[in-house]
Amino acid sequence: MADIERNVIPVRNPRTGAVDLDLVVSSPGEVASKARRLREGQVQWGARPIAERVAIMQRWLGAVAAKAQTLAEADAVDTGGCHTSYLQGFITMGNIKGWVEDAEAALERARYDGPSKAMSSVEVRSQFVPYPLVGVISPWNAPMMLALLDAVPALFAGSAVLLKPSEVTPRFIAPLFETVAQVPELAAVFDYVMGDGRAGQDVIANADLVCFTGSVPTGRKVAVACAERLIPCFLELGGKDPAIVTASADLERAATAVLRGAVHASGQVCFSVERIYVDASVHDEFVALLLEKAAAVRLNSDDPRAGHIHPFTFAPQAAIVERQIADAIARGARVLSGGKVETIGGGLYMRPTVIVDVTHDMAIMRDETFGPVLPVMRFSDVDEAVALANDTSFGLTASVIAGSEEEALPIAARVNAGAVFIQDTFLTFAKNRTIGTHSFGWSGLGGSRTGPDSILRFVRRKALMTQHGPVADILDDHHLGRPAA
Ligand code: TXE
Repeated sequence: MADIERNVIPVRNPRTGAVDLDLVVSSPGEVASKARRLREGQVQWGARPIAERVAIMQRWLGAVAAKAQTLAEADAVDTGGCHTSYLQGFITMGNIKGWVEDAEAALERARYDGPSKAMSSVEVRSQFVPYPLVGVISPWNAPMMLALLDAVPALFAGSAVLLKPSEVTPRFIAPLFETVAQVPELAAVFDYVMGDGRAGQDVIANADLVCFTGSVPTGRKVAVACAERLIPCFLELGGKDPAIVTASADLERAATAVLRGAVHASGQVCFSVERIYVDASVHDEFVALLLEKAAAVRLNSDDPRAGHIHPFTFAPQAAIVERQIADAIARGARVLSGGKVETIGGGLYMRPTVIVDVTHDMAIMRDETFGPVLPVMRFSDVDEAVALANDTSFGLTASVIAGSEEEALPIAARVNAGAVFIQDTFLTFAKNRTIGTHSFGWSGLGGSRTGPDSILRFVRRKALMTQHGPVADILDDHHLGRPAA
């Protein structure tokens, strides 16, 4: 908990369990002062031609590349991560590089300059005006990637960005902003503040638009605060993603894909596989394969780089997962592997946890788990599989693994999710720069954060309209709408 007197939040190390960092909380005054500075810088930044902003962001890309290893190591301390963290620098560079390639064309595609389609004497010109200050509030999972997924396109669009990372995972901020400091034009429009929910609310109070990634309950609070100020907000919330495995599926392939989709980063990913529906005729064979593969998954407790999965990043998440497992057992489920939080060297770990005989009245099949848990349920036919998959308040992503793409596609078309992966799981990165998708249910609100057009969230589009013909005269209006004489 925050120590309000000293304005400090203790930060726990997920691998040791020890508090090894005191996070100094930004005061409301500091948040307002940074917001003012960024707004001043944004006037010139927003006025630059897009090509100039792209060139400046390209210089930043070089600074990030030079520091990729340091950034990854900071992310690894933040999350207790292993290989997942060593990807962070590369994912960050891929995000910036993608916008270097896409930003100008995406804005150009949205532009219309030409005659009005309704009145040929009127000429229309587009003018894009960036929202001056975008507030970004990000979560503790994939902390650097999710802090930048919205901040980067906002900067390309011409906005300034004030970032508030999660108080659980703040260590990546210092090295990241060392790279920003190397590009003075960028440092004038990109800054951060530290703290918990209160600092998050201070960011909302100073911003013109907010991008939030986090839990549903907090997402609601953010949306209310934005509504009170009548500013746009874009929410990326939790998920309860289903995977459907049909009788004709290659079960070896399905078990491999489902296991990775469920336990990568110890399941602490919003688009993790959290529910698995298998045709009753192959259920036992599939579960046996899943157990065999799960047994080979190693914890990274001895060496961050040696294991496959890491400790819970956020200690309370371990208790949430344990509560859901206990509830499932109490309601008749059977745990066939894992299922217990193991404290090793101070870190809280859980091995891949395969659970069978689950039903939809269990929390583990309804609430977001966010852990390395694989609850498996039978279905008797495809209609039942689709009904089970859609029996949820969420709708982020989903997976369908069948005997063929032809068999999977019509099933996928019926599942309510922003992206459905076919013959695999966990393909979100394949869509990030390709197509904008929208969540269903509680998983999100506002325009998509993926695809080249997602940059348009950060600009107001104005129309400059010239009347080249005679102006209309009120004295002639009486004929309007009357049939010609
Ligand atoms: O909590 P919170 P967490 C989901 C994931 C998980 C959750 C993790 O499924 O459920 O997010 O978020 C700040 N006003 N996704 O545990 O409370 C807080 O300081 C303003 C889905 O971090 O949601 C932190 O910076 N801000 C996603 C941030 O909100 C407030 C991808 C998130 O904290 C606040 C990743 C308040 N009242 C995780 N209270 C996706 N779908 O892409 C807290 N905060």
